[in-house]
Amino acid sequence: MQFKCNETLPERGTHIALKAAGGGCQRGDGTSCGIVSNSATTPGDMTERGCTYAGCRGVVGGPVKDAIQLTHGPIGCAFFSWGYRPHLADTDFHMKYTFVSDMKETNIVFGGEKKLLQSIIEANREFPEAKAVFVYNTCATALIGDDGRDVAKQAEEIIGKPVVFFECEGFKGVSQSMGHHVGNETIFRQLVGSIEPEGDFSRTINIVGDYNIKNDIRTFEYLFEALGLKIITRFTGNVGVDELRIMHKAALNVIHCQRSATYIADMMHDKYGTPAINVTLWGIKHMSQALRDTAKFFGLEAEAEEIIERELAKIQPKIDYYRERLKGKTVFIYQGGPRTWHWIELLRELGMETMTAATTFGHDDDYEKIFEQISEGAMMIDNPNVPEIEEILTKRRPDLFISGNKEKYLAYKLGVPFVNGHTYDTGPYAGFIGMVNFARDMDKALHAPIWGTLRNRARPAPAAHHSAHGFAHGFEEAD
Ligand code: CFM
Repeated sequence: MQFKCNETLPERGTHIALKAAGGGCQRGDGTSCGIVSNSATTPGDMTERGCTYAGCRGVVGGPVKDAIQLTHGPIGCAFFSWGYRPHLADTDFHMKYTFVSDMKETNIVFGGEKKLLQSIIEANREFPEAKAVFVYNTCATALIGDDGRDVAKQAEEIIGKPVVFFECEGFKGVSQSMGHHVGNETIFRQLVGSIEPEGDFSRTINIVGDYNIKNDIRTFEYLFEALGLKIITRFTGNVGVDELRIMHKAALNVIHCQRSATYIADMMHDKYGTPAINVTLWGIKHMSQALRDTAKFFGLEAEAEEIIERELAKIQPKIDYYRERLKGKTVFIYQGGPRTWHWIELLRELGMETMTAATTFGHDDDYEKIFEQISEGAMMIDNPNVPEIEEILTKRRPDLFISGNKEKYLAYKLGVPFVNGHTYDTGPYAGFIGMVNFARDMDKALHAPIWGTLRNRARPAPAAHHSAHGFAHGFEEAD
């Protein structure tokens, strides 16, 4: 099975597979093994992937609310990594400001180290309340060989607070996924364990791999707290630098996004022996399981059952209402990574079926989880390009497309109901109460009156007929 748009890109066959009858895997290149993932994009392929800097600055480091977020590079790198992801916190310093060393041509010729040092000192002077300076390297400054690590060390002595240098130059790795890895390693190496607080940490957890997109934490933190647990550190939604520094004190790491943040949990396990559990905080079954697994670790099973029962009673009538309206619909989910597999079960709980599942930068373990959960006849695709997405929407005709802002207008132009799964339409979507929001947004998208209007009244634009004023007649009503 191949897409027509890929006739000139035969390599794409290895990134596409169908779940055949009997559960076998049928790959686009005719073989039967799993699809190829986390590999370099073929030249000429219109990928939607981001770079390593985007994964580090935009995803892992960027949400830290009281650090100066400083890009060492051309100003455009700072602009395009700022303000596009609603990783909210209880303050907005990290959302409001971005900093950049603003490398110009002469700096590229003569080196930018002095300018970087100046930028750090100046930013810190303007915002002395910041707890640290995070410096992100870019392609340009890496290629000219600026020693940002050394500058960070010098700056640290001058300003007297941590200056964390991320070696996340854009060209490293094949996607933003490498940036997550660099972000995890750098924060672990430079911050975690640098403060040793006293106290009893026996009933504490870290929530690892949640970024508080549109206030997701409001949907699940109170549930863990109701168990009697204290959340020490969030990695990295709504987190402060000092909380990252004491992250090693928690008794358990609860890992939500298992693409962008398992690295730090693994390193904590190796160095501090911190145990970890993998959870999904979306959907009824998964959220309940997350509470049960966390509770089991602390011997709080009875409390967990009580909380789950109480919370489900609150949402069940609403879920039943939406299930009636959503059941039987088919969905194409395309997210960056694990959200795609996190949501297959949630959609089933609402009576919907995932017929196509794709990720931008998933690894083999993500695709194994997707493949396990999709039904026979469903398709999975790695790093889909824009013409492929168009072909899926027009040929496979899902009832609903759950994706991100990059695909939103394509979906609308092709008349496919759409929900924004990355930054949420009106979110938050996690936890029990978030699932009601998610279901409501899907219902709104699917049953918006515009679809009926389009079906009944829209006409395709005629090829070459223009009115006297030069406007095409295509969208006028012909009576
Ligand atoms: Fe993890 Fe994320 Fe995701 Fe991700 Fe992202 Fe995101 Fe995502 Mo957009 S950290 S891998 S790099 S769950 S920004 S909050 S929604 S692509 S599937």
